Amino acid sequence: MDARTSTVSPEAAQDHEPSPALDATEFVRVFTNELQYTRGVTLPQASNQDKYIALVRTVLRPLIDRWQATQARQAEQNGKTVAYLSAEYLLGPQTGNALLSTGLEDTAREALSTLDIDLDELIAHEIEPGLGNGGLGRLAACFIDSLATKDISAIGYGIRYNYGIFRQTFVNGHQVEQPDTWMSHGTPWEITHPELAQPIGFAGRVEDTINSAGQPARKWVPGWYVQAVPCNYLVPGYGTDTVNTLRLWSARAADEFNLHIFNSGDFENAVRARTYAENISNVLYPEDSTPQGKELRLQQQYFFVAASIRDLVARTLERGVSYADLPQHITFQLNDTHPVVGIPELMRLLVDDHELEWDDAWSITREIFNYTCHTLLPEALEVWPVDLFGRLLPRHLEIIYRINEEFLNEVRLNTGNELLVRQMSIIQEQPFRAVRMAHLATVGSRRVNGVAALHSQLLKDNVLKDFSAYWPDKFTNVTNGVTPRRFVRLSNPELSDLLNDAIGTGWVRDLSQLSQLEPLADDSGFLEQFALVKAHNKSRIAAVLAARDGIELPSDAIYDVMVKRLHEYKRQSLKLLHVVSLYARVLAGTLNAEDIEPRVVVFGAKAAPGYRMAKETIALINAVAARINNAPELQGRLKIAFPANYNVTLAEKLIPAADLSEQISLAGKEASGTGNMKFALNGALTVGTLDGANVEIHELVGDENFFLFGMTEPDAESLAQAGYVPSKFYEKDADLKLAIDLIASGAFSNGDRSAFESIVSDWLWHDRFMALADFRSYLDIQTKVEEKYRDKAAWNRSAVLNVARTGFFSSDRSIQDYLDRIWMEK
Ligand code: OX2
Repeated sequence: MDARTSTVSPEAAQDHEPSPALDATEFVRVFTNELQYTRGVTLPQASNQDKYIALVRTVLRPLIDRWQATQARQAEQNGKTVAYLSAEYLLGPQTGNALLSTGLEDTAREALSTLDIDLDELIAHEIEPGLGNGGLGRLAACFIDSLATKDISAIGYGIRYNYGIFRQTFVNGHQVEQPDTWMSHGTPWEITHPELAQPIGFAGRVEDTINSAGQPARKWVPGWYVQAVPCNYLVPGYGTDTVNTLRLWSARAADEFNLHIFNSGDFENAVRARTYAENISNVLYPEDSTPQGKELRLQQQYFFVAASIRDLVARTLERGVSYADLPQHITFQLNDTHPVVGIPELMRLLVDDHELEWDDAWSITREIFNYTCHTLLPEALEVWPVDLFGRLLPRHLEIIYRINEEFLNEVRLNTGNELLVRQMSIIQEQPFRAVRMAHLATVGSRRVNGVAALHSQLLKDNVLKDFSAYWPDKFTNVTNGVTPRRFVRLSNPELSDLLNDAIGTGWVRDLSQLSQLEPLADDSGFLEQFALVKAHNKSRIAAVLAARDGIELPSDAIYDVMVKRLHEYKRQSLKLLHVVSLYARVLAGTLNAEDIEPRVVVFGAKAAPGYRMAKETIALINAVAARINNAPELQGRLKIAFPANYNVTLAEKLIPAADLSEQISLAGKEASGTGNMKFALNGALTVGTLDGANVEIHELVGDENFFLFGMTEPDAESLAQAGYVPSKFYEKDADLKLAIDLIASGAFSNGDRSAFESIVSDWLWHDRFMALADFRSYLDIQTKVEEKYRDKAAWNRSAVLNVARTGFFSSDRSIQDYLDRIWMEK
């Protein structure tokens, strides 16, 4: 690693948890002080809300001390800062993590109990900031945690949405979206600086001008502005003093309010401009993996990226760094294509505002940016119609055209291949003229990475094939990871205690130490304790779901869990076909219900509001659940639980309780997955295809500890080439036919055959993600799951081996890979 980033300090590797920054007496004093002077209430007057805020402010104090010291230290070191640019951060609840990092959990519990306050009740009071959709946003949250834990000078930049991911409710089994009011309890974790707002321009025109050296130049004259207000969140490392910053931008109208118009009596127009501008940071786009061609979304992207780049570049230049040296001091990591407009923005800043020569600016820009691609689905690759782009960002479009022209001239010169020139162009011509953001990102970045080994390979072979042939060294892989703090230490305290006893506490900062568990997989005493932890976690989630959703869960059953965004490629419908087929066979008398190993299938999934098939799948899952959960034949054998509004808070309770992790996407479609890692680390066995990071999980845990099924990516590709006809699979597989026919018959819709007709006909005639082709193999592997589960010792042994062998999937390791392969690579 580069000497400019400090390595993990020796003390940090100590084998104990952080020592508390306050003692209980001091805690009580600060807490009551906060109640009195920030909330203006006495203890007897205080509501839970008051107490929650006082708790947060008390915990923030030692963090703020550390934060300020970190900033001073990093400025003095004057090293390289990693700036993570992401439109999403799915943070999850903050309180538990802050208590963990400050070592204050026990102190807070003890202190508050002397005031008759239950810490857990206050923690439960928090509404999580759900400023992300799914894996991509949660990955960003894990990464900033790891950057701080590894003492890297880093800053996360994003958008402070007023409304995060919608709150999902079910009405008659159908998803209904409610606004997410995460700020209704206040935002005590946030430190806002309205006085540091920056104006961000949009639209307008570009003029010819003469720069200070008397040279002809271009100048953007925006048509309107919005203020970007920085809202800081503290990102504490674990077992270290480092506290980094997450800076989210909030939009505020440039002219607060037009008094002139207001005085003339036109009240509505007086606030219109304000509402329009502030809309920019109002809502998170509620989708995952597919773009929505909305102007507001491009506004959001430019808004946060322009504010972030200016912020960091200005602060770096202030330290006396020269333009040419910027790449030694800043690296911008582009989290998918959402922040890619940063490339022409940095060019504009350097060329137009700072008057650098184009070529100098371009070599700086290409050194500073790196791009992570998170998808393989062609429809998820963002493109912006040039007319929209040009209207909103006219100067940026000019810059993109010039970048493209020079790049294509170079390709032409080097290859003489006109077809290649067209394919690699940043501008697509068909079916409409548009900017291909993934191409812009690739041309403007120093390194491009995929998020799992298979994904990075498929990027090189398919999605960005021409680029990888042209620049083979530009491409690399960084397999995703998850933070062990939140997803083991905090979410699974019982397992954590067991691990601490067995191998010490070092694993929380160095997850590779989990390998020390390996011999314990053959220790029957340890296996028993491990099984007790799982049982405890099952009763914990059962209590949560009973209180939260009124769902009753059996205690002794296979907890078979599929939680992730609802998407056809993820194939929740394949899971459902498995369940329906068990029921259908019981009804048909070909399966004895007594022979079904008791199982509860837990789904958690939000569908993008405009994604029709996904929403219908949710309705079908709920309809099947309503029927089979009440079927006398299946009592005590099979149950579906589908709690609404799956989020990080629920994940933290659910994942530690799972026996079986469902990772069943069609091979070649899931870039990585990160839920798969969280489950394995918590001792669930995976039933999965060779897709995304499943490939690496399978390799690490070993075939006997993983339920592998389904086609490989090349299998799926050749089936598609040969012409996939799903109805053939339906015709030749009696169990599949029975299941689909049962759904088509209206059995789950009070006899209404039309209710799920579109799903049924999609299966038979389309089935883009080949659920039917993988059905038989999936059913067979589920039989193996049941067999193995009956042999408790064998199951537990495999579960322990999953924990012991998946330390690789720590986001600390991912961050180390980013350092070695991208940020600090020589
Ligand atoms: C997701 C990918 O679908 C998922 O496979 C991956 O684990 C996650 O990103 C983090 O890398 N939007 N969300 C994703 O990709 C896009 C685009």
